[in-house]
Amino acid sequence: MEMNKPRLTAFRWVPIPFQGQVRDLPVRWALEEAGIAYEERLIEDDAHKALPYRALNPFGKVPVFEDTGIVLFESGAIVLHIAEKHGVLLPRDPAARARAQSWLIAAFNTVDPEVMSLGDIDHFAAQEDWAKQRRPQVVRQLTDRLRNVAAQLERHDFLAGEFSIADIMMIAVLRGLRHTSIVSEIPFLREYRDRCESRPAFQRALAAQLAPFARTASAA
Ligand SMILES: N[C@@H](CCC(=O)N[C@@H](CS)C(=O)NCC(=O)O)C(=O)O
Repeated sequence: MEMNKPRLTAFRWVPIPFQGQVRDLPVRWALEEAGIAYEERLIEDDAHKALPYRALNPFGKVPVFEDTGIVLFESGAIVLHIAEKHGVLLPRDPAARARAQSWLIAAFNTVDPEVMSLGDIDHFAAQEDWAKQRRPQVVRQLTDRLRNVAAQLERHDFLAGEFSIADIMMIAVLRGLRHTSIVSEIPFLREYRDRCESRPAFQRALAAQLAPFARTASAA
């Protein structure tokens, strides 16, 4: 039996718009779904930019996941590791499993870039002329992609049929749109988001991410 708990590195505090959408959330969620206890290491200030931390995550970002001799960065790689190591959160059937992995990568590679573009505009450049000009086109492209995701959800409750790490990552990515009504305006996507976010494991993961932010705010 394994004695050491895996360790997740996350932030002690982030600005309010990003609370509830930091990328340790999908990792916590996968661990909660799988019933795996973990330790957390919270970093503060600019410790993630310093050289020792970059040995763990070359980009100086969270999350990092340490699991008996393995050090992982990138939330997608981490949830894949959890799914494969523990035999959870991926369909057993090889075709369905491959499909789930396509959706996992699609969350990162097809949906997230558009979500990030909009986030950059809305959080960091809202008053700039270039941002005002570009925003409608970004919203259009993003909405098109999201309609493609929603089309899949007309026939299935979850992206790969059964709930999987693809859903965990897609929802984590979609949380970058919480400051807009874009997801709520697409009925199948709204219902999917609500179905996923009402899972008790999601609620526990979200509470775990938010807890240190609240402690830090009340100590300030
Ligand atoms: N693709 C990465 C993204 C990691 C990432 O961007 N993390 C952000 C928080 S969500 C971060 O650490 N930002 C701090 C910084 O860039 O200084 C993943 O999914 O793990």
